[in-house]
Amino acid sequence: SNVRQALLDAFKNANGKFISGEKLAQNIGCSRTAIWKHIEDLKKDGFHVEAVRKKGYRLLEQSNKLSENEIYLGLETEEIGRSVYFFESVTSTQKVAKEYAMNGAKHGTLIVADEQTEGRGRMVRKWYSPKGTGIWASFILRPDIQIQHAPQLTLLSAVAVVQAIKKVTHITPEIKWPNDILISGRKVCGILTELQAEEDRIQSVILGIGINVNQDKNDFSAEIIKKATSLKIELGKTVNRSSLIQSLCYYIEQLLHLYISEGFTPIKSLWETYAVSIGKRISARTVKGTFDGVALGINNEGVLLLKQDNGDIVEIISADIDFA
Ligand code: BTX
Repeated sequence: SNVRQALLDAFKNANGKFISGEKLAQNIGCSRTAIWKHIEDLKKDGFHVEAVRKKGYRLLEQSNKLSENEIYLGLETEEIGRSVYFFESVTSTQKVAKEYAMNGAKHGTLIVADEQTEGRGRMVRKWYSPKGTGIWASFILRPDIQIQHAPQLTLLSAVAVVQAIKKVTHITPEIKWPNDILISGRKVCGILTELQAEEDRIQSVILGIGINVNQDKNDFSAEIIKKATSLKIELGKTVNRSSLIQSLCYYIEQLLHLYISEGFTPIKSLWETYAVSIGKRISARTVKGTFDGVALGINNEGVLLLKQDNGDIVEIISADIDFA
């Protein structure tokens, strides 16, 4: 509700200091009884609100539960994540986001789930999304760009994920073209960009981001642990998912502004600073077959340029990359 959000904003601005019930009521424009009632609700949702006679209320710390309020509190954006919908369990946040997009959800709308029962990767692959441990999120974006530039958004998102993880954990992950985020060579995050278009106009881009946050090694199957990792495994401690989502929203918004105002060039150079594949010998498995050679870089469309041993340069639009 509005009172609840105003209350969370007020606590956020108070920075852990006490605010009296009277002042809260005045600022928000409701009764002290209403304030009290909303604070009781916040407590039920896992917020630690301390009440002290003559001093008022203060918010002690963030809970570890994911919720719309948890994400909203501390969000530093204007658009991205401002409309947020949280679900305990969904089939896939991509599916939910598509429905919301079709019903007119605005740019920046964020769908987050604590668990996905049918999380999806590219093609028909599965994305393992167990309960309470990761960030399973889909953003509805409505950028005013041409369809053929949409792949650039995947690369932009990869940069946003790297920057958000770096900010929150001080670990700098690497990007493996086109959409894998790796730490020590293992996949910590996958990105799936899907388009809804009519003729040549983009209606919406559904940007799906899955980040392994608090899984332990034995939370992964023997098959997946060979190539996957989580932030907790790498860092040795639990990471607050809400903070990471907020940071992700922040960087997506910043990078989108940069992209809209200056084009793909600055995004491309940021991407290249984090990319592992560039300059290395790789093997690219595509629908047209496997190409071996040296990854030269990406072009302005976000297409990977691969130099074969005979000197020919192949443009790779979509592939799975193995390092030779
Ligand atoms: P991808 O096709 O590049 O990667 C999928 C492959 O990654 C799988 O075949 C499997 O080998 C491996 N994998 C599966 N689950 C995990 C995991 N949790 N961690 C590491 N590796 C894994 C990547 O596709 C795109 C993934 C996007 C996921 C988000 S989550 C929110 C949104 N909703 C949804 O259904 N998908 C997106």
